[in-house]
Amino acid sequence: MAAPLDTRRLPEETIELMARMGVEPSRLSGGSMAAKSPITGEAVAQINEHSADDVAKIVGKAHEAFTTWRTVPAPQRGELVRLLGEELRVHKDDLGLLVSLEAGKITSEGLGEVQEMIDICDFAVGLSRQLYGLTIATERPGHRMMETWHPMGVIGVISAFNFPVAVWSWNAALAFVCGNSVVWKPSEKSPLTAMAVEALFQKARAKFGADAPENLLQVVNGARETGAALVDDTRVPVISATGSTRMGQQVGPRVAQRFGRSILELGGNNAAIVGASADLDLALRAIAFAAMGTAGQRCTTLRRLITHESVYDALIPRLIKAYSSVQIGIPTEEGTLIGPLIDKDAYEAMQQALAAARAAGGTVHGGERVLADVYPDAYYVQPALVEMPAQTGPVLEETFAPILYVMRFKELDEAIDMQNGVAAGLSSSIFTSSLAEAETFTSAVGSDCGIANVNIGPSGAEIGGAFGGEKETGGGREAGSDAWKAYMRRATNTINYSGALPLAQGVKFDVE
Ligand code: UN1
Repeated sequence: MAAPLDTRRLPEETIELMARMGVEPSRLSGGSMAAKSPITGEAVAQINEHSADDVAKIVGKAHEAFTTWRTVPAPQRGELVRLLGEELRVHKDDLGLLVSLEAGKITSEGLGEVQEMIDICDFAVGLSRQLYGLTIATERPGHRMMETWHPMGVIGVISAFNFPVAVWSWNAALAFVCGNSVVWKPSEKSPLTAMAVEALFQKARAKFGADAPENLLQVVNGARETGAALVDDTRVPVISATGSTRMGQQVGPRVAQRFGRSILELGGNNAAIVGASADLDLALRAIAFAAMGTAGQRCTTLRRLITHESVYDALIPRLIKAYSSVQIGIPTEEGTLIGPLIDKDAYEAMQQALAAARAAGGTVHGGERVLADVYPDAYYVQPALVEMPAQTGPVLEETFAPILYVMRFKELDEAIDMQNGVAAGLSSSIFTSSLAEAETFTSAVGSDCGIANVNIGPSGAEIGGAFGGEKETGGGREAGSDAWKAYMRRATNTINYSGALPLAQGVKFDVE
């Protein structure tokens, strides 16, 4: 177990942690881009920024790397990802702590994020022997029809601060076994964890040997223009972007304009329905983690609680109590459950949403800033539970902060309409002991989200399933199931071994 962070010396802690993972200290000073820690709000490193020209050169090198990597058999490519998983196991504590330092996650969630990376590496290793295509019945005698899957090229991965490394790994582990190279543009709020992962990847690559080209993974740091250069580069056939719906609304059309493929994982406005027959003890614990965990900064965070009127009074006062007694503070300190918000903008967005909720008739419990006297540049908040008379105003928007809007319902149909009545479609849950309610919720007339759970919260998905959502969440799927297909191109092959030339659909075209 790593020692807890000493908040009086975060820049030194950063250098030491990153050096242990193989990042040269010289790369952490002198650059034009400040890397901050939300724990104190201070800059902990000054790193280099990449211009649009740099990105163009980097994409060129990535394309070159792809042209050799695609010829390495897929199970061997899996071996590289296995080695990456080994490095992550060795450096789990260090990387988990760096996630806490850079994203503000509590220790167990920082470690959990690295575990999620290890899990997807394991998954991808198995997958490297299962990149299968179908063999399909053909109407022509002496022919065979089948599909083969081939690598795409350079995969551009744009990731968000809140899962600064796991979401990259869902994309990259699959992209590598599928025979692609990767250019990674992390959030400008979380460049350090990306640099550390790149260093770990280079260790794995060195162990793999010369068949893994040098530029298989490159990280580009910077703000909007850096990302835009990647998005617009025609040598990048796939862009996988995680972030806000606003970001996706820009990225999606730009990639489509050049007929690229995009995998979008955007905002969520996730709800849970608590039915009349729900186990309230279980629901309470699940709701607390889903709504307050990660300081409300998961795309899967529970934001709307749709509670049956018959259990409202048994559940909501208990929940309000849990909200007021939860431990908030330095994320790596023993017992802390809620760390800081990422920055001042996040805090202001939260306060604006709470003001709008009050204006719409909501009763706000919590939501105040705390620890401002000790950490004036950091933004710690009491999580907020807001009792709303109806699903209106800020309830319809995703605010990336710990706000849970609570509402009542009478009939399941009404609850499902409320669950589906927002623009995003990522994750959803129902708490119920009724088989009929659970089945209805997960059926075609139930939740319209990419994830629909029963008796667990909407967050904390495992990597084995496909992850992503519908509507304004963008439609992309990452991680498990058959999400790998998005990183490959499909070829349909028809092979004639008959010596004759029968045409499909009975067409005749005989020439002498
Ligand atoms: C995200 O917030 O972008 O299901 C990803 C979850 C995590 C991943 C969240 N496994 O909450």
